[in-house]
Amino acid sequence: MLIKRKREWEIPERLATPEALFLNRRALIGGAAGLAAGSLLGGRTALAAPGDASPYPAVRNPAYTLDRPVTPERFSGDYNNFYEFGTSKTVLPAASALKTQPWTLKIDGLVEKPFEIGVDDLIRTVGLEERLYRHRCVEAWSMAVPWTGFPLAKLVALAKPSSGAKYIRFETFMDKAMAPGQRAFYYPWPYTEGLTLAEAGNDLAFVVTGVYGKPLPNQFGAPIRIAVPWKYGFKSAKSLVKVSFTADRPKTFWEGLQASEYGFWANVNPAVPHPRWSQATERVLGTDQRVPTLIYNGYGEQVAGLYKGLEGERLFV
Ligand SMILES: Nc1nc2c(c(=O)[nH]1)N[C@H]1C(S)=C(S)[C@@H](COP(=O)(O)O)O[C@H]1N2
Ligand SMILES: [Mo]
Repeated sequence: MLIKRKREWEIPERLATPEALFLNRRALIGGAAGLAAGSLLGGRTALAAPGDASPYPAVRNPAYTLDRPVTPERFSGDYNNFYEFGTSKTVLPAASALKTQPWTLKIDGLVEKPFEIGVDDLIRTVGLEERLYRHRCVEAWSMAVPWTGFPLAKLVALAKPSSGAKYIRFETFMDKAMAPGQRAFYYPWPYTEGLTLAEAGNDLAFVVTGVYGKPLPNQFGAPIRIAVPWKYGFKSAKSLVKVSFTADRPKTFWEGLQASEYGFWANVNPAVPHPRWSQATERVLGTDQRVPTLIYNGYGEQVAGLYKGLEGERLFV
């Protein structure tokens, strides 16, 4: 008889943020005596203990659901691409050197008035929500993660780009002392990425400050990164220090290295192979499964319209 054993990674979505339970317990143990039993039963509202201003975990936006289980953190959190800390997937130990407090984000270029804002202030200004997103690396592995953050459109609105702005450029920190990978001179540091303003305004484009119901662990790109789930993972730049609005298409880190393999658009498409491997399927982190890759990573309904009239471009490389 065939018995379907539930594998450990097949955790239900509602358990994707076990820290929520932990925090609730901590609130109890911490003697949050003033909390009425009723409010504890209310789940997340119980987190609003006096003096506790943490925005995590944020309320999940139910509009963003998955067709697969959330990848447990022990897999996604120890298999990262973060070249600033080395080219292996095991950057977790090296990334502990990343100092994320204080952290300021600079907004400049074609905007009404350039400004700087601390990440904590930014979070207080825009508020946070949780979304379940798929992530598809160009190397043909994938994961599903509960990001916490806010729509990139909110940052664009704060920045007030002028009419000449057509693109948005993201820049990662530069600090060779902290990030040994940046001592490798053949990479075009700092890491940069870019989107059109139309892409940045799409609902799915997300600024990320947390994952698994808590602030981003360093190796995920703390304290602030982006998530562009319909594009290959390298478009989702980590540990941002600057967001610039430009008239011209920004040159990206990976284009600088190898434009024929890692272009500006980099939309996920199983039918367009990477010059050195197929993109038809993907290995799901934490499992022994390969699953078919979906056009626009399954987000075609929301984003395909962005590319009308751009058919002459290399949209999928
Ligand atoms: N600054 C910076 N951002 C980066 C990268 C990087 O090396 N440096 N790697 C990219 C790639 S290739 C992927 S797949 C994702 C990986 O994100 P994760 O480690 O959170 O899974 O980050 C992207 N953003
Ligand atoms: Mo990637």
